[in-house]
Amino acid sequence: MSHVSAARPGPHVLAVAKPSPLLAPRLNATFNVHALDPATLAAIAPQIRGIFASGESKVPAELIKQLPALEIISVMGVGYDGIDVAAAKARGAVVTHTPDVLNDDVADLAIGLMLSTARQLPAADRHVREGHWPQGPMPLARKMSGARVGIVGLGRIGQAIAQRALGFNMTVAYTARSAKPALPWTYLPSAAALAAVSDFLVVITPGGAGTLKLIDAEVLAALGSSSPQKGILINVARGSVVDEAALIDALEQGVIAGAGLDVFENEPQVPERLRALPQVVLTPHIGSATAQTRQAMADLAFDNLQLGLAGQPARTPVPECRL
Ligand code: 8YV
Repeated sequence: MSHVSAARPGPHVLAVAKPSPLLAPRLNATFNVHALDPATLAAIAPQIRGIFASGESKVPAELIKQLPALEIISVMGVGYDGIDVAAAKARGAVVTHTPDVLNDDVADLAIGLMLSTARQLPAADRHVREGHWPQGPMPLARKMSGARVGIVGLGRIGQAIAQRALGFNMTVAYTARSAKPALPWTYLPSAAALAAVSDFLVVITPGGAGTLKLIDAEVLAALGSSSPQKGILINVARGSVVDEAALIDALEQGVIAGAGLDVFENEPQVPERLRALPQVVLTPHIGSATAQTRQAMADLAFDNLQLGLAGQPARTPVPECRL
């Protein structure tokens, strides 16, 4: 990766995220890759034809406007809420992402966080590891099989979570922009209505302005009222979808029973108050982080970039960029 315009072959590509080691060698062998650096951007901007980004990257209109030759933004991730798609389209550039290949992993992690919070697996591990077992058993945990799961966002990953929940004999309900009559699960018109009938509320809706702080104090209060045991919140979507301050208040005040969180408002910073709570299980945005899935994502992101820069249709443009 170079910071200046170099005399290497291949189209010039701006990497706004550090490319994964699964991808970097191929990217560097095929393209003239530049790290995003405000000090050198102006010099290379006219030549940049492609952008490589991750699911967490920000590509605002201000950046896109500086790149007159931009043809494609390839996101290695399914979420593209940080990309100004309208500005890309206005520039004539396509935005691509990596859907489907990560459905299994993210759904697996959602189930893992449900089990981890309900059965207190991290605390159980510590109980053994730190030598507390001889002093006595752990407090009893909470049963997951047969409980009610409410899924916020029934897209591809939401449906994969629902399928897995059926294996645990769970009752599945969901909320989404609209009901999906072809699917057998109960639709509720709002997150609050869903939370009120859920033991586990699983958030797997896209981030962005449309879902900003969708899970607020009202939804959390409804989740707390769903049973005498109170509900548990799981977030494997984006930190922006949950009002994190309201969540911390709800956890501290015992409004809800617990939370399993893979995403946060200001990653990689996680508030100390959240980290101090024993009833939460925290993971560092690892929804798609297996070697197998990251390889598939890397391959798809590479193909999209290569096809786009060869003037061919990309494999997986985002819905707004499909012809
Ligand atoms: C990754 C993600 O964090 O797919 C997404 O939207 O958030 C993740 O899978 C990331 O984009 C990997 O590059």
